[in-house]
Amino acid sequence: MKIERIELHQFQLPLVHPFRTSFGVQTERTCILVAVYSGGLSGWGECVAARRPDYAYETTVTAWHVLKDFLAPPLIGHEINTPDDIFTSAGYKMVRGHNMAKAALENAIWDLLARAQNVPLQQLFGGEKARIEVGVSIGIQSSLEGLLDRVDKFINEGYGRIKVKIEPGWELKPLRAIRERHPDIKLMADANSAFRLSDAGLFNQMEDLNLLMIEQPLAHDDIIDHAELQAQVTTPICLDESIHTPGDARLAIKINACRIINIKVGRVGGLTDAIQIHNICATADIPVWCGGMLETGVGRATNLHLASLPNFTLPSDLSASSRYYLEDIAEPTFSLNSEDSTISVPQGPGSGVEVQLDRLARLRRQLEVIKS
Ligand code: OSB
Ligand code: MG
Repeated sequence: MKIERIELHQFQLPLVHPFRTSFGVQTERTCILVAVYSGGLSGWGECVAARRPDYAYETTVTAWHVLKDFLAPPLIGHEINTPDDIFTSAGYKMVRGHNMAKAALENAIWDLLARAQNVPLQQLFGGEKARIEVGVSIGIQSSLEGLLDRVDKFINEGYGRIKVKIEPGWELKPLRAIRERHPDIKLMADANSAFRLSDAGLFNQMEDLNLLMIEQPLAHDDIIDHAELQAQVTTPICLDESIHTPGDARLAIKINACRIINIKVGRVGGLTDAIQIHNICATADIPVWCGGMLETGVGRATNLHLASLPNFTLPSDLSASSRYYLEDIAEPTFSLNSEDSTISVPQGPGSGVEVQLDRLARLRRQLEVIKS
């Protein structure tokens, strides 16, 4: 199919609850959606870049710039019949990094290709599962009581895995309190790079809490220190921010920097490399799970299809739509199957969700149309 037209849409959605991590608090999301048109069909992808370059160096402004000026124009008129054809376009050959910008456009094209074949996206890459085991990611709270209330609320809703954000001064105490109250819940911590190797003693003190894993305890760009830490603690370390490419995954596995990898499709530049990292990990017996970036329904749908691959054996950061937004941009929205803490993979053609164009027109703050 020849790509005829690409659109970039930007809008903002308030979060139902502020989300605080070790690098700051977020109360709303600025969202970019990419739409790709061909032969009367459209495919949609979401860009997960944030307003600030904290979790990653990309921002909504850099992603918009790279999409509009470098990635999208060479694709107009380009013939694409398989996902690999994307990488023969001049933009994808040239641009280094900017994975979140690349992923939004690439995932839109995967969606378009699946819609053209009238099959669910997962069928294009052999994703098999129909239900994805999920958990909830809880930001840093202002009080221990507030945290415990939130944990109780999500457990009552049926979430079977709790992840809490930690930072220096907010680690052992909150984790111990949750563990005492819920001796059997699957529990893990995400530090978003807030600690140093010299904090190894702190992670040793967590050993008796039976944590599923500790996510990204050390610097985003320091795989070696993670290997040193993993040698000193028995709790599995999971890498998030450190893994941007299949090469990063191979390096981390080779030097035992982690025992688990969190795959975020935006962080690794799109479904193609996300699938490749999944395969590398499967071969090495490293289980993976799908990370989240507070996506709208568009990105959440992509994530659910990705997580249907067999080596996604740990609960993913994919919660019900209502946990993030009052009104989503796409339908149907996602709800939790509370009996087994899963979310079902949408089964319509492509990603299985439809962007609500009236809502988009109402909320949109910026639009760019790229065509010949
Ligand atoms: O580190 O996993 C992270 C959200 C924004 C940036 C980084 C992270 C997160 C989450 C949210 O933990 C997970 C979700 O979307 O539910
Ligand atoms: Mg993380």
